[in-house]
Amino acid sequence: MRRVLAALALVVCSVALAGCGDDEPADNGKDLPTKTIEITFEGDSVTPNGDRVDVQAGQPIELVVKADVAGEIHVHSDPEHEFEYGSGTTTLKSFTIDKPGIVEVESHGLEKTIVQLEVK
Ligand SMILES: [Cu+2]
Repeated sequence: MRRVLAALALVVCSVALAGCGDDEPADNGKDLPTKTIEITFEGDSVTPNGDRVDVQAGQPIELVVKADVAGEIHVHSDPEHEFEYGSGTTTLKSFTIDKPGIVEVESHGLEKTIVQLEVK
């Protein structure tokens, strides 16, 4: 008798789960829009210059670099990201940061902080 009840409970559960599944919202974590940050290097200056930029944990971040000379950008996340860009406009490979906190994006060549990503 116990066995039959258990089997019956299992069937009821599966039906209930299937019913629920239809109404469940999609996983929003995977559908974050890409955050594009434009960076301009000109001589010894860079724009933006230390601004805070809000991003969501897991949100794709894309850097679009306009530069008069080639150089390198560091993203001080864990793990770090390093990007090389040429002169002209370069769209860097997008990346994500999974842990909340402040992540500095720097030009070591200019010794300047470009943006501080505020990851939420
Ligand atoms: Cu660095």
